[in-house]
Amino acid sequence: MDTASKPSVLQQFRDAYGYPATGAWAAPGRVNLIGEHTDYNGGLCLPVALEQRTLVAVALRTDGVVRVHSRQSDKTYTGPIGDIAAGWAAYPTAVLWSLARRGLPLGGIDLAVDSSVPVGAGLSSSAALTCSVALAVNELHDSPFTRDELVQVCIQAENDGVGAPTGGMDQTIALFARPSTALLLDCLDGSTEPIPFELHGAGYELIVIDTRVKHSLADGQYGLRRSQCIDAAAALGVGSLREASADQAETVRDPILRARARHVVTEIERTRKTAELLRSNRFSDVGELFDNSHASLRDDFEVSCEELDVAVAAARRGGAIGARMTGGGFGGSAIALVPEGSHAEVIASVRRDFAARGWRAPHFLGVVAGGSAARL
Ligand code: GAF
Repeated sequence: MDTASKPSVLQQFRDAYGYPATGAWAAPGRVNLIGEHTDYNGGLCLPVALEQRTLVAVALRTDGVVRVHSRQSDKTYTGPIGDIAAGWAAYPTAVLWSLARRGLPLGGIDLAVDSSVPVGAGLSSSAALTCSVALAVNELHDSPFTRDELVQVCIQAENDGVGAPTGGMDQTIALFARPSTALLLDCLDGSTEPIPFELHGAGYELIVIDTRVKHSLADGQYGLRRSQCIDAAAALGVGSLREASADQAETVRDPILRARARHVVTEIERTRKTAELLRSNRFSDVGELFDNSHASLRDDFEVSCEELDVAVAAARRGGAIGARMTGGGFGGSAIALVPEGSHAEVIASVRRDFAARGWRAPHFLGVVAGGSAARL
């Protein structure tokens, strides 16, 4: 259930600061249907926005002070404009820093943040936060930046401000999503194509299984995969792995780099095929591509973990027609494509397998493809 709402974030602002906000904005979390670890290789990915979103209530100040109140932590960060905070307030303050670097004259700001996007679940809570703040601040300054530019602002905030070396998928879907639609994102030229994603009519449901095992993109593994992909591309003499064929990938001498390259080139192809299937409403054939994507992320890219593998296997045994980890990996969430009406069996199967291992019970979300960041 979405507990974060416009009235509640406006009230939160008033309670925290003693005066009313100028307005409230929201940006969604996302699940990536397929195309994992392809965005920073100039590849294809296919995310959808979630209904779960991050809300910010905002008012501008003129005294150079930034305050950020978080409902989830019930804490307020206070600092001078231009500083990047440590901890949870790093994301919004890094957005302000990135906007200021592009010449936006910022005199100070009060922010209240509330979110229904699970944190650390691989559902892009960080892009939901950066994009909601970026859009709000931009609109309060009469929108000098386009949404494409705001994507770059948020990528810079995460990469250079926070030190999380993400690609651009999460920021793009947060700012360009459309309801009932997946976005085929071509990271070579940044172009996007809306792909119909009408699960209900097609007789399927998509479930997110949040393993509740936390990962951090800044912990080194994500960055290591990025640099291995650059090395693999260099070994092949191409600018990015997007330019390599499946046969070429097999010629990389180093076995680890070869496996990384194999994942990327085959994943791009699976993403292309999934988009094709969705365009013609052939959901039943998507399951196999999900399964192959998971195997590739587990065996060749080595970003899965035991909890994700168990979740995927249990979902399949419970009746899902395909399942895979989604997002950066090392914990976080898996998705399962399930015939309509059979999610209870799939959920029971996953719960059973987690309980049998003595693991904390996972959380489950039903996916409804939502819209992009907006003023409420
Ligand atoms: C994380 C990153 F933020 C994305 O840019 C993307 O690379 C993803 O991991 C893996 O597909 O969500």
